[in-house]
Amino acid sequence: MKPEVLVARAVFPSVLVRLREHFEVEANEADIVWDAAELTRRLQGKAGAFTTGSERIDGALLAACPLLRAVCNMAVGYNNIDVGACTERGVLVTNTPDVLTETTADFGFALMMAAARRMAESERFLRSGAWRKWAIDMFTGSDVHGATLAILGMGRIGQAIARRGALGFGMKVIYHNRSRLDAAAEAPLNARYIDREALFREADHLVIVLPYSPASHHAVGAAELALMRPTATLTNIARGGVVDDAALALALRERRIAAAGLDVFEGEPQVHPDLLTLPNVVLTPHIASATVATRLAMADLAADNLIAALGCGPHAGRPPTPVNPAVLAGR
Ligand code: 8YV
Repeated sequence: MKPEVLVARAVFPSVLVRLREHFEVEANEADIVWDAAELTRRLQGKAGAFTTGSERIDGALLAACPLLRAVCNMAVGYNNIDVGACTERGVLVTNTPDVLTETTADFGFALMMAAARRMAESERFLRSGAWRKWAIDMFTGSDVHGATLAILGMGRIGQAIARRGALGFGMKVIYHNRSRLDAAAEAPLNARYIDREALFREADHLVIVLPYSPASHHAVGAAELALMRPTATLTNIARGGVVDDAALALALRERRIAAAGLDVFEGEPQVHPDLLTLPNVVLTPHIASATVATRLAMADLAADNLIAALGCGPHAGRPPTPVNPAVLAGR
């Protein structure tokens, strides 16, 4: 008898083929976002779950799914999962780091540039038929090259964005992070570690790449926005909730900062209604990792994790990217 697993959202057929070599797979090919009750019902009898950021795995769900042994998230972030509750119940959690770093950094940089150079706003203007003549100040934005790139959260993706800025665009990189990078990582980027307040004050272009946790909830709110320059931009590719979207909308409306680029939102797929009415914000639907190659690599890594976590395949018992490896030690 093969173990039973649930694939909670639609994935590439090749990934389902791989999983079916080892498991009885229930797949969600219709790609319906199940609510907690439906997800719990579908997980009955399942030893493993292939999840995305859309599925919430908490203590109540775990209590109702006692056979569950592995939750393999197709995302580097795992704030949708109560890792503590999983560890307590011996449920392994895995994520998909590294494979999305460069793609996500490309997108973060593009979003920052789009905000700084007013690309979405000017495109809407052109499409509306309002373009009648060239004008000296038409959609003048702020330079990216040579400007100060401020990064909040200097993990793998933050460093990849810093590389683009420093090495491709001659930007001065400043950053704030829980811990400072070692000198060997800072040197090639000429990156300067700076305290939190100074980061907001000195930023020409602030890019937020901080994982979400209760500690980072509204890490950027009214007080932080008040420190920023009126010419500055803010880009969030981290998670909704790291930025206070209501406070941001107000700062953008009052032109206390120049522009923003947002790929993630509090309560997404809902978007704060004020943001939708503002011209000076570029809004994208959580697509920073969305290239075909990267989504395939993420899905394959999540599948590798699930296969190994449930004791199958060449790496049985040794999933490549565990979040709570203590669970493995206890098995
Ligand atoms: C995913 C992400 O698209 O990896 C992450 O943490 O936010 C995105 O790459 C999304 O979470 C899908 O699971």
